[in-house]
Amino acid sequence: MTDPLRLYVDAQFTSPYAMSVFVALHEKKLPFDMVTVDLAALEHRGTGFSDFSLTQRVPTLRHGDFALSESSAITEYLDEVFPGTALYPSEPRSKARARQLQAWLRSDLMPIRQERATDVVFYRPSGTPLSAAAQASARTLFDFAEALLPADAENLFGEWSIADVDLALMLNRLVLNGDAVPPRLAAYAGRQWQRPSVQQWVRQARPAI
Ligand SMILES: N[C@@H](CCC(=O)N[C@@H](CS)C(=O)NCC(=O)O)C(=O)O
Repeated sequence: MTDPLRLYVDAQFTSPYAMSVFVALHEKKLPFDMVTVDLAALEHRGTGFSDFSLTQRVPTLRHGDFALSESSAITEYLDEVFPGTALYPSEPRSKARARQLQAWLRSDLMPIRQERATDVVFYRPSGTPLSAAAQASARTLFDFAEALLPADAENLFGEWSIADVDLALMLNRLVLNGDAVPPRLAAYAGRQWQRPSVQQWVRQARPAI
């Protein structure tokens, strides 16, 4: 009997990082329970959560007496510890590329992340046009994705990987808002969005905001 798994996520279910870990747990078919943290009420700063979450951020995963945050560190941990669907490619260069993509999506593209917060994906679109800076970020995103996604491919690296979900979410900030996205990339993001593990997150009951 393995140690229990508990995933801490934001109360609105809008964190793209929490979504990535949630999808990973579902892909691995691991039983886990999920606890919501009210970030607006600063629950993550209070005693309780901050006692075990070193970064005081969601997602944080508890696996028995081990607690880990930073979504890509969590998904790498899950892939090393548990069998089942692989979350990362096994070939070293593809695996490195998947990690590069994850790190880049989490650290760059700030204008898109600000002007197309994930509320536009999980709640309602924004009526404000993209700024010049966000349009420039979008072009960089499209160039990266076009270079990485082989013609007629379902996934970036042959088999599905968690990087597909992260890229699809970034593209869908634009697609689902009605912003212009190259059709091939929009179609890829749409297909990735239909994955049952992704739909489980999309269909979470969200509080009104
Ligand atoms: N790089 C982190 C980012 C995590 C993150 O930014 N989480 C946000 C929610 S989307 C959070 O907990 N914000 C609360 C705060 O920073 O005070 C990851 O990949 O897990």
